[in-house]
Amino acid sequence: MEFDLNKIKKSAQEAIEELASPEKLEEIKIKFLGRKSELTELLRSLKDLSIEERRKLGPKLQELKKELERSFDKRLKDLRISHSTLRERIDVTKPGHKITSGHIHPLSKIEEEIEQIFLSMNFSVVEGPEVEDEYHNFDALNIPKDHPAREMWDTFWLRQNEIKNQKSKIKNPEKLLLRTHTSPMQIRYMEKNNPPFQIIVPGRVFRYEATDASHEINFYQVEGLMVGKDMSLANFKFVVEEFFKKFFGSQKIEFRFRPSYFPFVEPGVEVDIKLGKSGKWLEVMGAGMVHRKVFDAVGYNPNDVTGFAFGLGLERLAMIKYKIPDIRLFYSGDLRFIKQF
Ligand code: YSA
Repeated sequence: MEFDLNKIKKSAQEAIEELASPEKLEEIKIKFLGRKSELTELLRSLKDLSIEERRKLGPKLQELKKELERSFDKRLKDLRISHSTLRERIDVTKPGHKITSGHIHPLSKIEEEIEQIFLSMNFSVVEGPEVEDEYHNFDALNIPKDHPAREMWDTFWLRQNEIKNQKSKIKNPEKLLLRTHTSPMQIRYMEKNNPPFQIIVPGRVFRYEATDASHEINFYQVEGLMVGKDMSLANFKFVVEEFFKKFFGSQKIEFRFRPSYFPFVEPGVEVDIKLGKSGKWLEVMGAGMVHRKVFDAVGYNPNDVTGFAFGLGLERLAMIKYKIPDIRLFYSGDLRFIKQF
C-alpha cells in the first residue's frame, strides 16, 4: 500500500508540474482526486479493512488527499496569474491608439475672437433671451404691428401652450417668438442702464426663410450699441474700421457703407465687405444712428443722448475671413469641415 501511495503522489505531482493551462489542470485534478480516482477508491475501500489497518492507512490517505489538493490549488493560482499577466502584457513597440480630442466649433471661435476685439475697445459683452416678446423684438424698436418692415424679419411665432410656463417672466406674454435679430437686447439693456455705455450682444437668431449659400434659418449676430453725447456716424465708422483691422489682420479687405432702412435707426446703413481685389461684395451688417423713438421707448430724453447701433452676421464674417463658400457648412456637422479651424 505504501508503495502505491507514493506512486499516486509522484504521478499526480508530475502531471501538476507539466500542465500549463488552468483548464487542463482542472481535468487532471478530476483524474487524481475525482469520484472515480484511484485515491478516492482507496478511501472508499477503507471500510473493508480491519480496524488496525484502517488506523494505519486512513490518516496517510487523508494526508495525501490534502497534500494533492494543496498542490493543485497552488498550481492553479500560479497559472491563472501568469495567464492574465500574459494577456495584459504591454507591447511597447506597438504603435499607440491616437486619442481624438474635442474641437471648438469655428463659430464659437470667431465669437470669442470678436468679443476680445470689442473688449479691447472698452465694450462690455451682454447676452439676452432667444425667446422674445413681440414688444422687445418689434414694437419698442419702432416696428409697429402693421408696419411693412415686420416682413423684413420673417418670424417663428411660438404656440401659446408651449410657452405657458414662461409667461410670468416675460413682458407682454400674449405673443412670443424666437428673436429674429439681437436688436431687442438694445431695448432690454437701455431699460435698465443709463448712458454713456458701449455694449455688444452676441447671440443666436432665427428667421423663417428659405436657405441658400448665404442664408440660414438660424444664425448668429453680434449687436453693438454705443450711447452717449454728441455721437455721429463718424464714431461708428471709426469703431467698425478698427474692428475690421483687428479681425482681418494682414488680410486685405475693402468695406463700403450703403444707405439703407431700418425703422430703429435714422440714418440707416448697410456695410458690405470684399476680400482682395477679385472678391465679391458681401453684406455683413446693418447699422445706423439710434432713432429718437427708440430712446423714447426706454425713457431716455432723445434731446440729451445720441448713439449708434449695428448688427453683424457672424457667419458672413467667418465666410469672408476663411473663404467658406456656403453658410450651410457651419451646421452640417461634417467633422472634415469643422476640424480645419
Ligand atoms: C440694424 C441697425 C441697427 O441699429 C442695429 C442692428 C441692425 C441689424 C438688424 N437688426 C438686422 O437684423 N438686419 S439684417 O436683417 O440685415 O441682418 C443683419 C446681418 O445679419 C446681415 O447683414 C447679414 O450679415 C446677417 N444675416 C441676415 N439674414 C441672414 C444673415 N446671415 C445668415 N443667414 C441669414 N438668413
